[in-house]
Parts: sequence; structure tokens; C-alpha cells
Amino acid sequence: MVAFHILTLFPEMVMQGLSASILGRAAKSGCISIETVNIRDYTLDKHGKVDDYTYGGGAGMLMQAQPVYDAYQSVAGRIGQERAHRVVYLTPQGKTFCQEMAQEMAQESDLIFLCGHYEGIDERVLEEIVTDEVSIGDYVLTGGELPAMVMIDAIARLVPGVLHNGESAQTESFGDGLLEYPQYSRPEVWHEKRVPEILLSGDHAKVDAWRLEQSLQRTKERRPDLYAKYQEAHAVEKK
Ligand code: 4FL
Repeated sequence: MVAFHILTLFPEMVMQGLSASILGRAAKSGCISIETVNIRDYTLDKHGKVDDYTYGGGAGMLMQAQPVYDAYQSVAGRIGQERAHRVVYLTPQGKTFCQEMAQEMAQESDLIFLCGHYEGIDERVLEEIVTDEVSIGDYVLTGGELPAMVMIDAIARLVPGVLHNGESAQTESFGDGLLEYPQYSRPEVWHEKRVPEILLSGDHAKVDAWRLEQSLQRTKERRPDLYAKYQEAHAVEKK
């Protein structure tokens, strides 16, 4: 069981994205829980303002420390001191998200995601509450909501009970560091293309060997970086 807490100015956007399909089912069944906290609900400003100009000048507004801190405290207070919790801030300046981080975070009981907007968040509150700065890739978005949703999807599918039997096999593809082999379904011939003969042979050992070979070939061609890592990890076996 992992409880996801998302601090955001756009709670409906996050909830819509995460309540569909597999994650929605998982939340209903209790394998995971997903809650959003609207940062705007915690502003002390009488007009509901959560942003202000930056000291030193320049274009753009910054999310202020106070509403972010109070929204965080409302969650931290409910989680309690007994349960450790990581606070993930989504930012292009963070460490790039990967399968290994997803695996690690899927072991936690509570994860808090902080989604920034405008030009970012006042550095002082980040210093006090954030434990992990994470990027999902080298591009600029309008806010941290989509990156948080990407991370939650990748983490949640690793939580026991979230995927059912038919869905869980997929986990292996990145698990061993290779790309997935090509797959085929009916019919046997489509647009004059035949399904590779070996897959119809019923010889499971041969099928497995063919799939591994396809995975290796694809990884070597499309992701030489992953291929080099795989070779390094399997160097002992070859000797
Ligand atoms: C966060 C981009 C994480 C990529 C704008 C605000 C971002 C982002 N990974 N862009 N946050």
C-alpha cells in the first residue's frame, strides 16, 4: 500500500488523470490511495493569491512560501511523525526519473508530490520540506502536475495488487534493462505480412531464445546506452 499526496493548484486535473483505468481500480480496491491538496486553500491572502513578483526583478511570478508550507504541514500532520515520508518536487533541475527510482519509491508508505507553477516556488520553502528533486526529462512544461502523474503511474504499477495477472508480465521489459521484443496477435497474415514462423511452432525454448535475440538486437540498435549497460552486467556469464 502506497499513499500518494499531491500538493497542487490544479487538483481536478490530477484527479481526472489518475482516477481512470488501472489506477482508479487500484485506488478503489485499496492497494493505493490518491489525495490532492489544493495549495490555494491554504493562502492567508484575502483574495486567494498564492504568487508574487520575484525579488531582483525579471519576468514571471513565483509561488510564495507560506501557502505551500501550510499545505505541506496539513498532510505531514495527518501522516504523523512515526511514518517517514519523502517530498518530491518536480523540476527540470532534478535528477532524471528512471525505473530504479520507481522501484525504490514503490516501497514507501507515503509519498508527497509538490507541483510548482509560474516561474517556480520560493527557494526557502523548498529547502525546508523537499527531500527529492526529480525531472522527467529535458523539456519545459507549464507545471509539475503532468510529471507527478507520470511518476505516480510508474510507481503505482509496481505496488503489489495494482496489476492483475494478465498485466504484470509487462514489468519484465525494462526490469532486465532490455527493450521489449516485437509481438503479434491474430490473424497469421495481415497486409501480406506473416507472423514469424517460430512463434507458431509451439516450441517454448525456441520462442524464448528468439525473443531474447530480438530484444538484444533492438536494444543494440535503438538504445546503445542500455545495451552497453546490459553487456557490462552480463559480462561474467560470457567468459
Ligand atoms: C518538471 C519538467 C519535471 C520536466 C515546468 C515546471 C518539469 C517542469 N520534469 N516544467 N516543471
